[in-house]
Amino acid sequence: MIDDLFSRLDSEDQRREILADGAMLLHGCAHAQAPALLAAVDEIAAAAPFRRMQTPGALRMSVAMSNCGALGWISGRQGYRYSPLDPDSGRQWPAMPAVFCELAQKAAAAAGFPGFTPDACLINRYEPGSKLSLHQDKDEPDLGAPIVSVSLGLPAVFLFGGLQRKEPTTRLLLAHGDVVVWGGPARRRYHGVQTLKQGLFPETGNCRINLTFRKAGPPGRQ
Ligand code: MD3
Ligand code: FE
Repeated sequence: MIDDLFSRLDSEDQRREILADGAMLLHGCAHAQAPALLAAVDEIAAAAPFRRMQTPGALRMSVAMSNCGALGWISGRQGYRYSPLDPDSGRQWPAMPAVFCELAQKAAAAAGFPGFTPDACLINRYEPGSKLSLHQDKDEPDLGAPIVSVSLGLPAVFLFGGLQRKEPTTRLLLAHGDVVVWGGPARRRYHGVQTLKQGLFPETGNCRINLTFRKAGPPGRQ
């Protein structure tokens, strides 16, 4: 199965690249699944529409978000947390589609994290002008589980820093179909996304969609 998904690796422009200890970029690995992933995003957004959440400091994020899976990441005046309910509707988040789950599992396994079962998928939508400031992902109790990210649509410049905010960052272009697995020591590193530039990508409505697959439930219940 892994061979299926990664059969194009090591040919054409398909390659695996180690970015850091625990972080592996699988170039274009979701390219073939992209139409199915985007159709599923549309269905999820019909039930749980994209919204720009407030930060604890009462600022509105420029990135619009939705979620699918048992748990969804939410932000508000009270802080950040994972919730089984969409606060806008009071209902559960849409179920995680099989095409999402399988891609995340296979990518994690290919990067050395077999047995990864995401229970949360945060869906970020960037429009030209949107950005994500440097931050750490530490709202998940099980930091031993990796995060798998899938980039779709317009390319973005990703910033990858160190374990402290003040450390220098390296830039990385994340393009349509790119998948990155962030585990081990890389899991706790600061990261962000530079302001998205205008571009043409009609399949996503000239925006960028990023899926991040997470294990947000308690450790030891994989
Ligand atoms: C490195 N999203 O949702 S994906 C986020 O492109 C987030 O929307 C960005 O950062 C985006 O929290 C970046 C790549 C990514 C995701 C999680 C990480 C890189 C990471 C967690 C730890 C280290
Ligand atoms: Fe993050």
